[in-house]
Amino acid sequence: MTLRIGVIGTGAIGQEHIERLHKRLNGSTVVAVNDINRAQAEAIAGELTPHARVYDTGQALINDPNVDAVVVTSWGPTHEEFVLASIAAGKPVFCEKPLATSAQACLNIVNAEVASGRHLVQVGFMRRYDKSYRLLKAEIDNGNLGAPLMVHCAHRNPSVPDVYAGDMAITDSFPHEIDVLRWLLDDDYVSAQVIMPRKTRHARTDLDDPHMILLETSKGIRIDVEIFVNCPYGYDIQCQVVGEDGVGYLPEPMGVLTRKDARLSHEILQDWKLRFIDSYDVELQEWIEAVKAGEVWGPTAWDGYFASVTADACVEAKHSGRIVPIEIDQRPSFYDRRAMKPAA
Ligand code: NAI
Ligand code: ISE
Repeated sequence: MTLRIGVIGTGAIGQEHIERLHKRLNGSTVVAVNDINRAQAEAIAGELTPHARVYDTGQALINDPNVDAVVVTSWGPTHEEFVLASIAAGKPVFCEKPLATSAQACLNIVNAEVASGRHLVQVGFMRRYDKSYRLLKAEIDNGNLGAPLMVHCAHRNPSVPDVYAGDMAITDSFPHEIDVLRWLLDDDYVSAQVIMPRKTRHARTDLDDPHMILLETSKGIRIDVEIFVNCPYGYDIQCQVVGEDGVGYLPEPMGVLTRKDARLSHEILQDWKLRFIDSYDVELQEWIEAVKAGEVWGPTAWDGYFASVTADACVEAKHSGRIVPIEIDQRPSFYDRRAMKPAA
């Protein structure tokens, strides 16, 4: 059976996912698209063979019986509406991060999914599928580093578009670290603090950049994450786990080392699309197979909710200058299972 997918949002990552779901991955086809930019949706639909159908609204796409599963790649503030509508229609839905833009909106999704009694929602936290993060996790899990004590991370983008504004460093970029570090350490956060270093001259006047975010976990692990989104040299994701017996480093993306012009060098990627290209493929291929098998295993709505609560605490910490406790409700037993397929 080929999974017939409808995609809401045909912008940057929407186009990337349509290409992989329709042309490269096994077992799926994109039959339907929707975007408030109808001309863009039509252009993308017209490039597919056979052409995808273009819908006037996301809701109409979700309700079409020819759509088996939904992918939401529209702007964050629209996610709640489309994920809730997919749950109401009983359809599996893969939603790009953030699951929604407020903790309450994420909780609405959690409650709706629990009430439906089926695991329908997966959040696009693709770093859990990245080979290098999986290697680092294996090193932690097999005890080689001893108990983790501290983690030092950096999330650097060469630039950001004009729509990237306000606290999006925390609410749009940082959620990747929030999720992957929770998964890596198998631990939850208890408090957050945000420190603002000297501002870079490369940032727009209305944008704070960089940020230094400090998290504490329930086991007492201390994490520092630098979010620097006008970092001229490239897209660079760093993670170093300091354990009581050793230090584990996230492997660098593979690239050829060259000796030339009196320099020893290798390329640094410029674009997030390239850094995690394989992870998106693995993530969506596993999702297609899980949907076909009847149950999704990837990052859950609860993980999306946790990320949102953490991001909210960080925004409060930034603006108040205080250390803010991260308090979360009891996880519903519905989510008491590994959020990854046991074989993964
Ligand atoms: P984008 O701005 O390039 O595309 C978003 C598209 O959604 C636009 O074409 C816009 O017209 C459409 N849209 C907005 N409201 C809509 C509505 N009500 N109905 C239908 N379409 C609507 O943004 P981008 O970069 O593709 O980001 C989309 C989402 O994906 C965001 O939540 C972002 O955080 C996430 N993302 C995730 C990445 C990852 O690494 N996992 C990477 C980039 C983005
Ligand atoms: C973007 O939305 C993403 O999700 C990218 O993976 C991330 O690196 C970037 O900072 C975000 O703005």
